[in-house]
Amino acid sequence: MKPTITAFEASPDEGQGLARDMRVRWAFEEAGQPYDVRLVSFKEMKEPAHLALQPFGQIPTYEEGDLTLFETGAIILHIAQHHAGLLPADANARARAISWMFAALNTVEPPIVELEAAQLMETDRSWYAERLPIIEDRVRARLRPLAARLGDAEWLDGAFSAGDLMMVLVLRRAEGTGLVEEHPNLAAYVARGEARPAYKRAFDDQYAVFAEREAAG
Ligand code: GTB
Repeated sequence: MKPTITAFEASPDEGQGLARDMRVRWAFEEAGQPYDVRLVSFKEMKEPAHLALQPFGQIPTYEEGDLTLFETGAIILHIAQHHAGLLPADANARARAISWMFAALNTVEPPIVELEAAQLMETDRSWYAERLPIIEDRVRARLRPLAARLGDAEWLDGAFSAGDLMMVLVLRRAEGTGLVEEHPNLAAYVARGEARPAYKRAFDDQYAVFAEREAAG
């Protein structure tokens, strides 16, 4: 049965691949698996039918037969465990790749999201100018060791994995801050991720939602 995911009907990122359905789209593309997308409005996301799928009223969700999942970490792990292409076959390498998924979500993403939220919602606060460098330094404190660990390697631990997929998209959330570019190897790592044919297909499909809406006026 073909899984169905949910995505923004009108994404605030205007098709730039920053909304989190991009993670799931990319995972499906890497795994070569077809999927359907159901677009939801902000209003629908907070209504009972969607809340039954995603208790926090967010996208993306994943439905396949009688299985419903939420949280991109869980969704991508599920896809990766059922299809080749996202996790190594060797058990230890597989466990390490999963560690990188968690590192992306639990260690690197939080300060990036905090910075993004401050830049979106706090610029008019009297304390913003003082707080901004503090949050930027929290991001730097994560990017510095990440860059050191990556070094000259192509991917975080051997072949490309779901850990890289997650990390590349988390780093993309810092776009425009200049912080990733402080580490040329990290910037090149993100560019390598974006150059993957599966990434491009996922990006184009997400962009098409925005483009079709624009064309319809
Ligand atoms: N932890 C959850 C997961 O990983 O699945 C987080 C899901 C989540 O944050 N979903 C967001 C959402 O539904 C969309 S991706 N937000 C609506 C709400 O909470 O009411 C976050 C996002 C939104 C917009 C942009 N953008 O415009 O650039 C980027 C990222």
